[in-house]
Amino acid sequence: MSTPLEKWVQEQAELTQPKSIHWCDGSEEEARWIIKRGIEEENINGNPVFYRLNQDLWPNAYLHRSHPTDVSRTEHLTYVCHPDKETAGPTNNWMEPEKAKNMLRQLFNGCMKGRTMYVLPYMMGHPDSPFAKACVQITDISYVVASMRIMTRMGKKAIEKIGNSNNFVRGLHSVGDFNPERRFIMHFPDENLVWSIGSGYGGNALLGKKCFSLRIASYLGYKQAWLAEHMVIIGIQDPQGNITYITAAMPSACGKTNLAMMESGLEGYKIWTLGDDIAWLNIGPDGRLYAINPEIGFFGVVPGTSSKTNPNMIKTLKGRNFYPTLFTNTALNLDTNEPWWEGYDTPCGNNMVDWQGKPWDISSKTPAAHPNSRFTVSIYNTPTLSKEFDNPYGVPISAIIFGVRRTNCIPLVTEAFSWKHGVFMGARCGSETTAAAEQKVGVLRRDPMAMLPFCGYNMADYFRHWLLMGTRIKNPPRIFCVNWFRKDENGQFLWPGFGENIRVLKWMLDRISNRIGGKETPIGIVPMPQDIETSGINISSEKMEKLLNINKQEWQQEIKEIKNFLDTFGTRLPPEIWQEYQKLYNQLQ
Ligand code: GTP
Ligand code: SPV
Ligand code: MN
Repeated sequence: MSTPLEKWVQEQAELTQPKSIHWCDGSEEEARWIIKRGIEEENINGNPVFYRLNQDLWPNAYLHRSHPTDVSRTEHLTYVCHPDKETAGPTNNWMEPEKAKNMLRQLFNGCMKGRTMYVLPYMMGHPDSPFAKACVQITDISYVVASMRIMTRMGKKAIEKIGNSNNFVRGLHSVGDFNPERRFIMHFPDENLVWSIGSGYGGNALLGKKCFSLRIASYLGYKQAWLAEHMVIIGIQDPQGNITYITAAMPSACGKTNLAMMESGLEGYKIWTLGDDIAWLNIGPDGRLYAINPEIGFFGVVPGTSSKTNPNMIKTLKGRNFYPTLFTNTALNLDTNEPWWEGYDTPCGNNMVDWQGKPWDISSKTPAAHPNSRFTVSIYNTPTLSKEFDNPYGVPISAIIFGVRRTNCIPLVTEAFSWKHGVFMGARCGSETTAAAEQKVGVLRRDPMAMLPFCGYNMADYFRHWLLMGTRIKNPPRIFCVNWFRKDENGQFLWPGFGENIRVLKWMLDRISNRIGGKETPIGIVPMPQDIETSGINISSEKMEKLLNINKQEWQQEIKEIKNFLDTFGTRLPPEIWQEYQKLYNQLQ
């Protein structure tokens, strides 16, 4: 008798017709074999899936070049297939589940002919965690196997957890023919099921990540009284040695990984890393909010990563590691066989190829590394890893940050007056788009709680769920909004950012422990300019004023856009959100 898992795999094999099936055990030996297959046997567009990099300078590191049309998440091809459109809400693409399946079945039909089908059993969350979920992904490319092994706890533990039950999250993935016309990422939340075809890229293809741990998990959280969020988890150690745990939501490519691994610019303060992209938040036995990171790796933005901006990530990438390190779509120095990217420590070499393998030099008009080039690396390699990382119950959260990328309007930091006001603050967030998704870059769009592309159900219900969570939590975390990206008239960042962001976190700690006051404004509490520690950085009081300024004119425009966005939810939007909107509106007049 076969188990439900074996039966499901068999059915997927009948549909996709692979040459062979390989069940992955997550072992080191298998990881070496997978990389070797990627180098020698599999190809994308006629090119190998992996290139071995200089192993002396970058131990266990490999370069992957994706299909040139497959370099970022494709939000317009991503669907949340609830039985009814209203449950998906106005911010998601929706298709009727049976219609979606019929359409995709045709694309999956025979798509693995001549290829190996890999079966990946994995856990999201520590296997001993009451919040962890057992999952299985099927894929047909070594890149996804190698990546999933870095990002998730892959192997026999998951199979043991599933046993003879039907209780596992299913993901079916094939790169298909990489044609964007035949690319779809389809979610079936009622079945804990994801079907993805036509892309090998991160969020489209590593189905445990955005597809399950955010889109489907957010809907599970809605039904089961927890939250799945696009958030960093960190511990902030103060000079007395106390550690305060916080989470921070920021849109894609807006600073999460950098915040998660920050090398503090203030003496006595230190950041401990627990997660850089996804947090699952549950109410603990003591009534407080606890966070776990369901992942065990980083899939991080490469450009701009250097010993200056993120020294801990450079150490992580260069370290000796039980897991391989993958670089996707960086440039390559042919003389040294090293990866290279814009913003790295050293200037480019004389003999370079760009992310597509084409000759490149400093006079080229296009970037050498793709703006959304990525590294995939184990979190266990990071020097700042928190000792609580594998704690199955997670860490208690004292503050939640919503971060945005805004050239103007939004101050460096604001504190919400209350949980309810904080939910509105998160809901009204807008941010300028980045290269993390296929879209025009630098366009302002509303991105509530940094979850616009990742909330698996109607965001009006999501806001209601957030409001409700605040009433269930004892001592709900304080809520803050930050913007590291405000610019001056010359287009220069006003704030030094990166390691100096600790100065803003310090203000938050001082607020949490009631050590410091603040200035009440229409949008929330902002620091007095002198309350942000600026010793040791060169920042004038004039700059500080600009960073904290609330410009009435800009806010008139902002509030219009907020209203337009909230209107799209119609009568489903919780009245509390409108009340907070009205308060803000009145105060700005
Ligand atoms: P995803 O992995 O897409 O979810 O992105 P992320 O939120 O983890 O973003 P990440 O930390 O990788 O940062 C993205 C880009 O923002 C990089 O190019 C960074 O160099 C830049 N960045 C991060 N933090 C700061 C900061 O404090 N100031 C400035 N000016 N840039 C920053
Ligand atoms: C993001 O876009 O927010 C990422 C990268 O973290 S991806 O895994 O592709 O979603
Ligand atoms: Mn992300």
